[in-house]
Amino acid sequence: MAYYENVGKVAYEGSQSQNPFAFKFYNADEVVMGKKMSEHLKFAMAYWHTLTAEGSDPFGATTAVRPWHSYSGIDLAKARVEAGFEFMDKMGLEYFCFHDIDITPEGSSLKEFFANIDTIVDLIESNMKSSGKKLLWNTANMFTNPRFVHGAASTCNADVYAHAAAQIKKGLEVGKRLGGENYVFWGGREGYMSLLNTDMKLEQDNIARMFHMAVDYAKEIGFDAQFLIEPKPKEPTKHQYDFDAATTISFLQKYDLAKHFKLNLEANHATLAGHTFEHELRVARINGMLGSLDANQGDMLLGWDTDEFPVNVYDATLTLYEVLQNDGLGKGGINFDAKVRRDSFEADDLFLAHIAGMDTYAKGLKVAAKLIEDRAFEKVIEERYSSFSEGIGADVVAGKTTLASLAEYAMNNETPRANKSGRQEHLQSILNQYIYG
Ligand code: XUL
Ligand code: CO
Repeated sequence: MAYYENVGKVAYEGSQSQNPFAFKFYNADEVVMGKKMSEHLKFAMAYWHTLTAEGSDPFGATTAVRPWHSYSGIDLAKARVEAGFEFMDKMGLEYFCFHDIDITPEGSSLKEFFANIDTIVDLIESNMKSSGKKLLWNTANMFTNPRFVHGAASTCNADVYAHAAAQIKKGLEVGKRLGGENYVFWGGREGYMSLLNTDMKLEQDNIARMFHMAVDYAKEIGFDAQFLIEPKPKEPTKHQYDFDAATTISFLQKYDLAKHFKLNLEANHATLAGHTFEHELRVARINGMLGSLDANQGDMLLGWDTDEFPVNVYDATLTLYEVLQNDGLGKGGINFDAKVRRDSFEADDLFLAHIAGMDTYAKGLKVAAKLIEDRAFEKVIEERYSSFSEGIGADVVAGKTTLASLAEYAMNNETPRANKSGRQEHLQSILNQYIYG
């Protein structure tokens, strides 16, 4: 049965197309810098936003009109699987991602939850076989259920800690079974609200212990997915331990975990941390930790995680610039951790939103590729730092200097070379030329 009767396969029709259900820039087979767009942009459907969540917010109930509404319980879970695969097929999305609780009801015990997971994973597996769709990543939701009120790996309650471990163990088994390319940890409630009741050191040590156990178990069962941590600075807790890329990398280094993990960076989380997305990508990239992306955008006028579909070409260009400079994302991809607005409640909106997001990233990719091919900024940066390629600068970089030798150089160099303008505005106008030209 077809769930989305109004929409057929979405095809590329070019930038002049007036067909709302066509791609204007995303042309899967078009080659950019030697690779097909579909290989650069391993887009993934987020199960939770596209199939599970239906538009509720703290002030109002769900609004979404969905073709699976006549079902309930495990039948609803099954209908969502079928609808999800139809959606991916029609959209040309090759990947998907999910939390354990997105795919199935939790039931009344861990045993029942895991049995439900097995039933739905059977169905997902057979759909993957017949469609060729792939799992970008899965994860365990350890933040929605009230048992995680004090956190999961950072909880003060050892029984809850054990429950979280059980969910991660199951998640790794499911990931292995479905050939997941990555496995994500987002520390939903791994943070705190007040220091007055918090043992910060024990909480962080326990999170690291949980990660080490996960690394060991993945090895034991032969699951070779890339492990990813998704930083976020606030929401739901006031202080999240995985605040941003830099904080998370330091954490991983401190606990001897860096070689087992990379980062899954999310645009809206960067905004909440007071960073641009490209800043977060650059920090990860120069540390060899850029793993995967959650593509979305926030609203600069709202201070929370709005998870909007990315439509800003300027931001997408700078994002893809980092991805291309990183030589791609390896096992990682681009998950649309993005939801349609509450008032975009028709099922067709799911298609229109993904088209907008995919087109935005495709346009960003093409502009970024041109910037890199022309070395538009690299030339400027090389020239800007050229004093470190020769003479005293080259000695600094080679580690040949001391404070004393530099002081002697400075004393004997009464007319230091003059600083040059950073030319920021000019570079910004060059970026505009590439985007709009
Ligand atoms: C929450 C968020 C999550 C993670 C996966 O802000 O981004 O959906 O992507 O748990
Ligand atoms: Co996310």
